[in-house]
Amino acid sequence: MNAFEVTTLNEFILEKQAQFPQAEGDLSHLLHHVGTAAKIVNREVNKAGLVDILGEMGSTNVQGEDQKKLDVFANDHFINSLHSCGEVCAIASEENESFILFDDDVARNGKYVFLMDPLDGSSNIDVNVSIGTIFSIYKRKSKVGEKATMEDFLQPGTEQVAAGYVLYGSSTMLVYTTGDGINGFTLDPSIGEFCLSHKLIKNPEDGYIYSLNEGNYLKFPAGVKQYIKYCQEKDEATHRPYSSRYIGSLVSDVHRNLLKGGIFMYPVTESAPQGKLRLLYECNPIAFIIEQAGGKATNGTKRIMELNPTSLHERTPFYCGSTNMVLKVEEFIKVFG
Ligand code: P6P
Repeated sequence: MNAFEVTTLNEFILEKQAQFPQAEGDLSHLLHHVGTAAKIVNREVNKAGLVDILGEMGSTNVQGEDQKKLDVFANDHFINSLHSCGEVCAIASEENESFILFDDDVARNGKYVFLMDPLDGSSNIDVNVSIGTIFSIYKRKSKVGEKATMEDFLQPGTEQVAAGYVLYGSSTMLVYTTGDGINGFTLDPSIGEFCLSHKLIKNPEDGYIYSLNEGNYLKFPAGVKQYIKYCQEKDEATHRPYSSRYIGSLVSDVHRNLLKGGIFMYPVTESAPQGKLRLLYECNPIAFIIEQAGGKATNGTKRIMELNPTSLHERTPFYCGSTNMVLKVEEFIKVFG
């Protein structure tokens, strides 16, 4: 691709908007601000080793997890940036116990609510392993002009109008969907723009990579243990044994399996009886993306996006990736529990 063929994120957003004559540009404006905020967080992530932004804040978040300085920076920056864009009336974040209400004349007229894990996998920051931002956007249920309510956030994933992630890796990518396929944009530092690099990503329906923390093996449900053994058995016809790949950073593991084919699993364990990953701002947005690419995302028995949330930070078991792999682990769970 020569320099004249590049499509920037903002050009892409406007081209997409033009396909919907009734669109007023609010979502486009919001997505533009997400891209800008991601570039600024990326700048800080990339120099984290050089300035005093590594390490612990000495505080913990609502999950009881040690907050990293970059965690707090990313959270604060996305909140401030999305407040200033005027399209969002409130934000829910992994880092905050309740949602952040934007109670001013402009933001109260915002049509959307925004949910995010501002810097997922942050325990990997200090060891220079890829991390990510995950976001999910809904149309508010409460009346425009009034204060946002918890009902705006407790919507099933099928109601998402947009979802995406930023992967701060060997290159920085923004991958998102508004419900008509998913596209990936790679940040070109030389021009400071996210440029379309992965058009209409399709997830292979078969894959040969399985991803989960096998250190929890003894605590997994019987069906998951049986599936792991299935992955490890030799069978040339089905390309087994599969490869085990686990980075421990959700966006990185999901992105690899999205492109190459594979399954990511975070089952229930004794220490995480509901699973570890959060439904609203980790599993639902990833599920939207995976399904838009042709993959599947369930809790082992039910489609993730059809789960009805009852609280902001609720957790769920999570199985996502290549359709035939998710169907296979569901078979084992159905038979063995
Ligand atoms: P474990 C990171 O803390 C995270 O939330 C996800 O990014 C990742 O997939 C998961 O937890 C890793 O959890 O228990 O395997 O370390």
